[in-house]
Amino acid sequence: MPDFVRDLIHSAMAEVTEANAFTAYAPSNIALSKYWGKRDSALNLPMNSSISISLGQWGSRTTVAPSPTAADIVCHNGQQLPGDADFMRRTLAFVEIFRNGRDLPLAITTENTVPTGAGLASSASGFAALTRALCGAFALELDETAMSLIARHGSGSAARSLWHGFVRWNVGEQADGSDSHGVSLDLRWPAFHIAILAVDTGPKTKSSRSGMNHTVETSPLFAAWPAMSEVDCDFIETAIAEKRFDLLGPRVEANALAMHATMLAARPSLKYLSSQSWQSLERLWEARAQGLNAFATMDAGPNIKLVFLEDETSDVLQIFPTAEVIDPFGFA
Ligand code: 2P0
Repeated sequence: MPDFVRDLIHSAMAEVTEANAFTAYAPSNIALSKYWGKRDSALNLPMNSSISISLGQWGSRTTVAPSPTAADIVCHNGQQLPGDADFMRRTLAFVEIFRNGRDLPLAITTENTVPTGAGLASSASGFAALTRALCGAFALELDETAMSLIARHGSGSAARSLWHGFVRWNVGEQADGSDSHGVSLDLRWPAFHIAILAVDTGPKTKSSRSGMNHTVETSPLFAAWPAMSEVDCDFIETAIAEKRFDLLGPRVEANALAMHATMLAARPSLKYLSSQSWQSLERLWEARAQGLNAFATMDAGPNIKLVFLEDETSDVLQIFPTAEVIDPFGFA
Protein backbone atom coordinates (compact mmCIF):
# COMPACT_ATOMS: atom_id res chain seq x y z
CA MET A 1 0.00 0.00 0.00
CA PRO A 2 1.38 3.46 -0.81
CA ASP A 3 2.81 5.45 2.11
CA PHE A 4 0.14 8.14 1.88
CA VAL A 5 -2.57 5.51 2.52
CA ARG A 6 -0.67 4.24 5.57
CA ASP A 7 -0.48 7.85 6.78
CA LEU A 8 -4.25 8.27 6.35
CA ILE A 9 -5.03 5.26 8.53
CA HIS A 10 -2.20 5.58 11.07
CA SER A 11 -4.53 6.76 13.84
CA ALA A 12 -6.93 3.80 13.42
CA MET A 13 -8.04 2.24 16.71
CA ALA A 14 -6.14 -0.92 17.63
CA GLU A 15 -9.34 -2.97 17.72
CA VAL A 16 -12.98 -2.89 16.66
CA THR A 17 -15.38 -3.20 19.62
CA GLU A 18 -19.13 -3.89 19.71
CA ALA A 19 -19.58 -0.30 20.78
CA ASN A 20 -17.76 0.83 17.65
CA ALA A 21 -19.74 -1.33 15.22
CA PHE A 22 -20.63 1.03 12.39
CA THR A 23 -23.15 1.09 9.55
CA ALA A 24 -22.71 3.31 6.53
CA TYR A 25 -24.44 3.92 3.21
CA ALA A 26 -23.03 4.90 -0.18
CA PRO A 27 -24.92 5.46 -3.43
CA SER A 28 -24.13 3.62 -6.62
CA ASN A 29 -23.09 5.75 -9.58
CA ILE A 30 -23.35 5.70 -13.34
CA ALA A 31 -20.54 7.16 -15.39
CA LEU A 32 -21.54 9.79 -17.94
CA SER A 33 -17.95 9.77 -19.21
CA LYS A 34 -16.45 6.34 -18.64
CA TYR A 35 -13.48 4.87 -16.76
CA TRP A 36 -12.10 2.13 -19.00
CA GLY A 37 -8.45 1.09 -18.74
CA LYS A 38 -5.91 1.22 -15.92
CA ARG A 39 -2.40 2.57 -15.89
CA ASP A 40 -1.77 0.66 -12.63
CA SER A 41 -3.85 -2.45 -11.94
CA ALA A 42 -2.74 -2.91 -8.32
CA LEU A 43 -3.77 0.64 -7.37
CA ASN A 44 -6.78 0.92 -9.73
CA LEU A 45 -5.29 4.02 -11.33
CA PRO A 46 -7.20 5.01 -14.46
CA MET A 47 -5.88 6.04 -17.85
CA ASN A 48 -8.47 8.82 -18.05
CA SER A 49 -10.70 10.99 -15.90
CA SER A 50 -14.38 10.09 -15.61
CA ILE A 51 -17.55 11.78 -14.43
CA SER A 52 -20.62 10.22 -12.84
CA ILE A 53 -24.03 10.81 -11.35
CA SER A 54 -24.82 9.09 -8.06
CA LEU A 55 -28.06 7.14 -7.80
CA GLY A 56 -29.57 8.52 -4.59
CA GLN A 57 -31.11 5.71 -2.57
CA TRP A 58 -29.84 3.02 -4.94
CA GLY A 59 -26.65 1.85 -3.29
CA SER A 60 -25.11 -0.26 -0.54
CA ARG A 61 -25.51 -0.31 3.22
CA THR A 62 -22.61 -1.95 5.03
CA THR A 63 -21.98 -2.78 8.68
CA VAL A 64 -18.56 -3.53 10.17
CA ALA A 65 -18.61 -5.22 13.60
CA PRO A 66 -16.40 -7.60 15.57
CA SER A 67 -16.90 -11.20 14.45
CA PRO A 68 -18.73 -13.43 16.96
CA THR A 69 -16.25 -16.20 16.03
CA ALA A 70 -12.48 -16.38 15.53
CA ALA A 71 -12.94 -16.05 11.76
CA ASP A 72 -14.03 -13.26 9.45
CA ILE A 73 -17.64 -13.40 8.31
CA VAL A 74 -18.86 -11.68 5.15
CA CYS A 75 -22.59 -11.56 4.42
CA HIS A 76 -23.88 -10.21 1.14
CA ASN A 77 -27.60 -9.62 0.60
CA GLY A 78 -28.52 -11.89 3.49
CA GLN A 79 -26.19 -14.77 2.59
CA GLN A 80 -22.99 -15.70 4.37
CA LEU A 81 -20.32 -16.16 1.72
CA PRO A 82 -18.04 -19.21 1.51
CA GLY A 83 -14.36 -18.48 2.16
CA ASP A 84 -13.41 -18.98 -1.48
CA ALA A 85 -16.00 -16.55 -2.92
CA ASP A 86 -14.42 -13.88 -5.08
CA PHE A 87 -16.40 -11.13 -3.33
CA MET A 88 -15.20 -12.39 0.09
CA ARG A 89 -11.58 -12.45 -1.08
CA ARG A 90 -11.80 -8.91 -2.48
CA THR A 91 -13.59 -7.62 0.61
CA LEU A 92 -11.04 -9.08 3.02
CA ALA A 93 -8.09 -7.90 0.91
CA PHE A 94 -9.55 -4.40 1.21
CA VAL A 95 -10.21 -4.73 4.96
CA GLU A 96 -6.51 -5.49 5.34
CA ILE A 97 -5.73 -1.85 4.49
CA PHE A 98 -7.29 -0.96 7.85
CA ARG A 99 -6.43 -4.11 9.82
CA ASN A 100 -2.85 -4.09 8.71
CA GLY A 101 -1.93 -7.64 9.79
CA ARG A 102 -3.61 -7.46 13.21
CA ASP A 103 -5.69 -10.42 14.41
CA LEU A 104 -9.11 -8.73 14.43
CA PRO A 105 -11.81 -11.02 13.04
CA LEU A 106 -14.66 -8.93 11.65
CA ALA A 107 -18.27 -9.44 10.61
CA ILE A 108 -19.05 -7.47 7.47
CA THR A 109 -22.63 -7.28 6.28
CA THR A 110 -23.63 -5.61 3.03
CA GLU A 111 -27.09 -5.11 1.60
CA ASN A 112 -27.43 -3.78 -1.92
CA THR A 113 -30.50 -1.92 -3.07
CA VAL A 114 -29.22 -2.33 -6.65
CA PRO A 115 -29.25 -5.63 -8.54
CA THR A 116 -25.77 -7.08 -8.06
CA GLY A 117 -23.58 -7.82 -11.06
CA ALA A 118 -25.94 -6.31 -13.60
CA GLY A 119 -23.61 -3.59 -14.80
CA LEU A 120 -25.04 -1.14 -12.28
CA ALA A 121 -21.70 -0.63 -10.52
CA SER A 122 -22.57 -2.32 -7.23
CA SER A 123 -18.84 -2.67 -6.52
CA ALA A 124 -18.70 1.14 -6.53
CA SER A 125 -21.29 1.61 -3.79
CA GLY A 126 -20.04 -1.54 -2.02
CA PHE A 127 -16.46 -0.40 -1.56
CA ALA A 128 -17.48 3.20 -0.82
CA ALA A 129 -19.90 2.03 1.91
CA LEU A 130 -17.29 -0.41 3.23
CA THR A 131 -14.73 2.40 3.42
CA ARG A 132 -17.14 4.59 5.38
CA ALA A 133 -18.09 1.72 7.70
CA LEU A 134 -14.45 0.73 8.31
CA CYS A 135 -13.55 4.36 9.08
CA GLY A 136 -16.41 4.44 11.58
CA ALA A 137 -15.52 1.11 13.18
CA PHE A 138 -11.84 2.05 13.49
CA ALA A 139 -12.80 5.56 14.72
CA LEU A 140 -11.00 7.31 11.88
CA GLU A 141 -12.24 10.76 11.01
CA LEU A 142 -11.39 11.14 7.36
CA ASP A 143 -12.95 13.52 4.90
CA GLU A 144 -14.60 12.34 1.67
CA THR A 145 -11.49 12.99 -0.42
CA ALA A 146 -9.39 10.73 1.82
CA MET A 147 -12.11 8.06 1.82
CA SER A 148 -12.33 8.30 -1.97
CA LEU A 149 -8.57 7.69 -2.24
CA ILE A 150 -8.89 4.60 -0.04
CA ALA A 151 -12.10 3.29 -1.67
CA ARG A 152 -10.41 3.42 -5.09
CA HIS A 153 -8.13 0.56 -4.01
CA GLY A 154 -11.21 -1.67 -3.66
CA SER A 155 -12.75 -0.71 -6.99
CA GLY A 156 -11.92 2.21 -9.23
CA SER A 157 -15.47 3.44 -9.64
CA ALA A 158 -15.89 3.44 -5.82
CA ALA A 159 -13.77 6.61 -5.80
CA ARG A 160 -16.88 8.38 -7.23
CA SER A 161 -19.41 6.98 -4.73
CA LEU A 162 -18.53 9.06 -1.65
CA TRP A 163 -20.86 11.87 -2.74
CA HIS A 164 -24.36 12.35 -4.08
CA GLY A 165 -24.87 14.22 -7.34
CA PHE A 166 -22.22 14.70 -10.03
CA VAL A 167 -18.67 13.56 -9.25
CA ARG A 168 -15.51 13.78 -11.30
CA TRP A 169 -12.67 11.31 -10.76
CA ASN A 170 -9.47 12.92 -11.91
CA VAL A 171 -6.93 10.77 -13.68
CA GLY A 172 -4.07 12.22 -11.61
CA GLU A 173 -0.37 12.18 -12.36
CA GLN A 174 1.30 10.69 -9.29
CA ALA A 175 2.60 7.13 -9.51
CA ASP A 176 1.27 6.39 -6.00
CA GLY A 177 -2.25 7.60 -6.91
CA SER A 178 -2.33 10.30 -4.25
CA ASP A 179 -3.97 12.76 -6.67
CA SER A 180 -6.46 10.33 -8.24
CA HIS A 181 -9.72 10.68 -6.31
CA GLY A 182 -13.30 11.87 -6.66
CA VAL A 183 -14.26 15.53 -6.53
CA SER A 184 -17.88 16.57 -6.02
CA LEU A 185 -19.07 19.02 -8.67
CA ASP A 186 -21.18 20.45 -5.84
CA LEU A 187 -23.99 21.42 -8.18
CA ARG A 188 -27.66 20.53 -8.12
CA TRP A 189 -29.57 19.91 -11.33
CA PRO A 190 -32.94 18.67 -10.04
CA ALA A 191 -34.38 18.21 -13.55
CA PHE A 192 -31.64 15.71 -14.45
CA HIS A 193 -33.11 12.18 -14.47
CA ILE A 194 -31.93 8.65 -15.18
CA ALA A 195 -33.88 5.55 -16.13
CA ILE A 196 -32.63 1.98 -16.01
CA LEU A 197 -33.85 -0.41 -18.70
CA ALA A 198 -33.14 -3.73 -17.05
CA VAL A 199 -32.32 -6.08 -19.92
CA ASP A 200 -30.85 -8.78 -17.69
CA THR A 201 -30.33 -8.48 -13.93
CA GLY A 202 -28.51 -11.81 -13.52
CA PRO A 203 -24.80 -11.98 -12.75
CA LYS A 204 -22.61 -10.95 -15.64
CA THR A 205 -20.37 -13.45 -17.33
CA LYS A 206 -17.23 -11.34 -17.56
CA SER A 207 -16.17 -8.95 -14.83
CA SER A 208 -15.47 -5.36 -15.82
CA ARG A 209 -12.01 -5.77 -14.31
CA SER A 210 -10.97 -8.57 -16.65
CA GLY A 211 -12.85 -6.98 -19.56
CA MET A 212 -11.02 -3.71 -19.05
CA ASN A 213 -7.63 -5.39 -18.96
CA HIS A 214 -8.43 -7.54 -22.00
CA THR A 215 -9.44 -4.43 -23.96
CA VAL A 216 -6.28 -2.53 -23.02
CA GLU A 217 -4.09 -5.50 -23.92
CA THR A 218 -5.66 -6.54 -27.22
CA SER A 219 -7.89 -3.86 -28.77
CA PRO A 220 -6.22 -1.89 -31.57
CA LEU A 221 -8.87 0.81 -31.04
CA PHE A 222 -7.95 1.35 -27.41
CA ALA A 223 -5.04 3.67 -28.30
CA ALA A 224 -7.54 6.39 -29.21
CA TRP A 225 -9.54 6.04 -25.99
CA PRO A 226 -7.59 7.82 -23.21
CA ALA A 227 -7.22 11.17 -24.98
CA MET A 228 -10.71 11.06 -26.49
CA SER A 229 -12.39 10.27 -23.19
CA GLU A 230 -10.41 13.01 -21.42
CA VAL A 231 -11.87 15.50 -23.92
CA ASP A 232 -15.36 14.02 -23.38
CA CYS A 233 -14.98 14.28 -19.62
CA ASP A 234 -14.12 17.99 -19.78
CA PHE A 235 -16.91 18.61 -22.28
CA ILE A 236 -19.49 16.84 -20.11
CA GLU A 237 -18.33 18.66 -16.99
CA THR A 238 -18.86 21.99 -18.75
CA ALA A 239 -22.27 20.88 -20.06
CA ILE A 240 -23.29 19.96 -16.49
CA ALA A 241 -21.99 23.25 -15.07
CA GLU A 242 -23.99 25.18 -17.70
CA LYS A 243 -26.99 22.81 -17.47
CA ARG A 244 -26.82 22.34 -21.25
CA PHE A 245 -28.63 19.04 -21.77
CA ASP A 246 -28.51 19.63 -25.55
CA LEU A 247 -24.72 19.30 -25.33
CA LEU A 248 -24.59 16.70 -22.56
CA GLY A 249 -26.98 14.04 -23.89
CA PRO A 250 -25.32 13.38 -27.28
CA ARG A 251 -21.82 13.32 -25.77
CA VAL A 252 -22.82 10.90 -22.99
CA GLU A 253 -24.16 8.47 -25.59
CA ALA A 254 -21.17 8.94 -27.91
CA ASN A 255 -18.72 8.28 -25.06
CA ALA A 256 -20.46 5.04 -24.09
CA LEU A 257 -20.64 3.80 -27.68
CA ALA A 258 -16.95 4.59 -28.17
CA MET A 259 -16.08 2.58 -25.05
CA HIS A 260 -18.08 -0.38 -26.37
CA ALA A 261 -16.35 0.02 -29.75
CA THR A 262 -12.96 -0.47 -28.05
CA MET A 263 -14.32 -3.69 -26.49
CA LEU A 264 -15.85 -4.98 -29.71
CA ALA A 265 -12.48 -4.53 -31.39
CA ALA A 266 -10.67 -6.53 -28.67
CA ARG A 267 -9.26 -9.88 -29.76
CA PRO A 268 -11.25 -11.97 -29.08
CA SER A 269 -14.13 -9.50 -29.14
CA LEU A 270 -15.77 -8.54 -25.87
CA LYS A 271 -19.53 -8.08 -25.98
CA TYR A 272 -21.47 -6.86 -22.96
CA LEU A 273 -24.48 -5.69 -24.98
CA SER A 274 -27.03 -8.35 -25.92
CA SER A 275 -29.45 -8.39 -28.84
CA GLN A 276 -32.08 -7.04 -26.44
CA SER A 277 -29.76 -4.15 -25.54
CA TRP A 278 -29.40 -3.28 -29.22
CA GLN A 279 -33.18 -3.54 -29.70
CA SER A 280 -33.69 -1.03 -26.88
CA LEU A 281 -31.11 1.27 -28.46
CA GLU A 282 -32.84 1.03 -31.85
CA ARG A 283 -36.16 1.83 -30.15
CA LEU A 284 -34.57 4.85 -28.47
CA TRP A 285 -33.08 6.11 -31.71
CA GLU A 286 -36.43 5.76 -33.51
CA ALA A 287 -38.17 7.65 -30.69
CA ARG A 288 -35.51 10.32 -30.76
CA ALA A 289 -36.03 10.83 -34.50
CA GLN A 290 -39.62 11.61 -33.52
CA GLY A 291 -38.66 14.12 -30.87
CA LEU A 292 -37.81 12.24 -27.67
CA ASN A 293 -35.00 14.05 -25.87
CA ALA A 294 -33.29 11.13 -24.13
CA PHE A 295 -29.87 9.54 -24.57
CA ALA A 296 -28.37 6.19 -23.62
CA THR A 297 -25.32 5.03 -21.72
CA MET A 298 -24.18 1.44 -21.20
CA ASP A 299 -21.60 -0.13 -18.90
CA ALA A 300 -20.04 -3.57 -18.49
CA GLY A 301 -23.38 -5.37 -18.78
CA PRO A 302 -26.45 -5.52 -21.06
CA ASN A 303 -28.62 -2.92 -19.26
CA ILE A 304 -29.31 0.42 -20.87
CA LYS A 305 -29.47 3.61 -18.83
CA LEU A 306 -31.23 6.67 -20.18
CA VAL A 307 -30.48 10.27 -19.30
CA PHE A 308 -33.14 12.93 -19.82
CA LEU A 309 -34.75 15.94 -18.18
CA GLU A 310 -37.75 15.62 -15.90
CA ASP A 311 -40.32 16.87 -18.39
CA GLU A 312 -39.51 13.92 -20.70
CA THR A 313 -40.36 11.36 -18.00
CA SER A 314 -43.85 10.46 -19.19
CA ASP A 315 -42.66 10.14 -22.81
CA VAL A 316 -39.77 7.90 -21.70
CA LEU A 317 -42.20 5.71 -19.73
CA GLN A 318 -44.60 5.53 -22.63
CA ILE A 319 -41.86 4.12 -24.86
CA PHE A 320 -40.17 2.03 -22.15
CA PRO A 321 -42.98 1.13 -19.68
CA THR A 322 -40.75 -1.09 -17.52
CA ALA A 323 -38.04 1.56 -17.08
CA GLU A 324 -37.07 2.35 -13.49
CA VAL A 325 -36.81 6.12 -13.15
CA ILE A 326 -34.28 7.56 -10.72
CA ASP A 327 -34.36 11.17 -9.57
CA PRO A 328 -30.77 11.67 -8.33
CA PHE A 329 -31.53 14.94 -6.52
CA GLY A 330 -35.04 14.17 -5.34
CA PHE A 331 -34.54 12.22 -2.13
CA ALA A 332 -34.40 13.30 1.48
C1 2P0 B 1 -17.37 3.31 -15.20
N1 2P0 B 1 -17.10 0.86 -15.38
O1 2P0 B 1 -16.79 4.38 -15.39
C2 2P0 B 1 -16.93 2.11 -16.02
C3 2P0 B 1 -17.70 2.02 -17.30
C4 2P0 B 1 -17.72 -0.10 -16.22
C5 2P0 B 1 -17.88 0.52 -17.53
O2 2P0 B 1 -16.04 1.51 -13.55
O3 2P0 B 1 -11.40 -3.06 -11.69
O4 2P0 B 1 -15.75 -2.23 -11.13
O5 2P0 B 1 -12.81 -2.52 -9.70
O6 2P0 B 1 -11.49 -0.72 -10.83
O7 2P0 B 1 -14.76 0.10 -11.00
C6 2P0 B 1 -16.54 -0.73 -13.64
O8 2P0 B 1 -15.24 -0.96 -13.24
O9 2P0 B 1 -13.42 -1.76 -12.00
C7 2P0 B 1 -16.54 0.61 -14.18
P1 2P0 B 1 -12.23 -2.02 -11.00
P2 2P0 B 1 -14.85 -1.18 -11.71
O10 2P0 B 1 -18.32 3.22 -14.39
